[in-house]
Amino acid sequence: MITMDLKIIFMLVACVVYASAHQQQEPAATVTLKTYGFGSSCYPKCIKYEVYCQQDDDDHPYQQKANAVCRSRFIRGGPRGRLAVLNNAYVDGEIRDLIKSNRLHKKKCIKNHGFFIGLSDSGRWREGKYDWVNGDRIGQNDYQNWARGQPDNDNKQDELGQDCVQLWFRNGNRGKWDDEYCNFRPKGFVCEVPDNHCSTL
Ligand SMILES: [Ca+2]
Ligand SMILES: [Ca+2]
Repeated sequence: MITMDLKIIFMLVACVVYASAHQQQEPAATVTLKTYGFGSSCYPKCIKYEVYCQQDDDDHPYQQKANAVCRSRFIRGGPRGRLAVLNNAYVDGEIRDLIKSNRLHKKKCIKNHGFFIGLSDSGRWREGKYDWVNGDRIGQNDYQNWARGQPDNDNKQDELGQDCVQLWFRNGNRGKWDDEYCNFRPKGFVCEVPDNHCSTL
């Protein structure tokens, strides 16, 4: 009987440890930004941006799992979240400032030097042609903020090259963009969660 009780206790402890290790990741910092003049509406649009620290090693495939966390986020019946679309200097700068002011670019948050955002050149015939996760394609005159020498589609770790994009905090790059492997290293990531009602500011 005692042996059976010990077995049950051991199983319960193991379950609690497993559950706590796989519980929903919470954002390390957030900011809600109000913008005007996007689309056809004159009304302000609010988006809550959430920065997450580095994923677990077993969160494969890393960029897709990051987007899945973003899609699990929403505000009061609004649309689902997604990896962040940082397609203008204002929002891109605010998110870099959020990361730096909270010191999230340090090892206590990320060891692998970067945060996935919602930009990629994955897909057939799309190499070098970057699309935001909202479907917008980057044209020659659109906002871009690549680190020096990037994107380089490095293929030393994956013959398919680098098709996802991170805010890069390495080699003196303070959050400029770098193309990164989609599933080689766990990363931090940035979500955006639209707030249709815009009542949080
Ligand atoms: Ca690429
Ligand atoms: Ca690169």
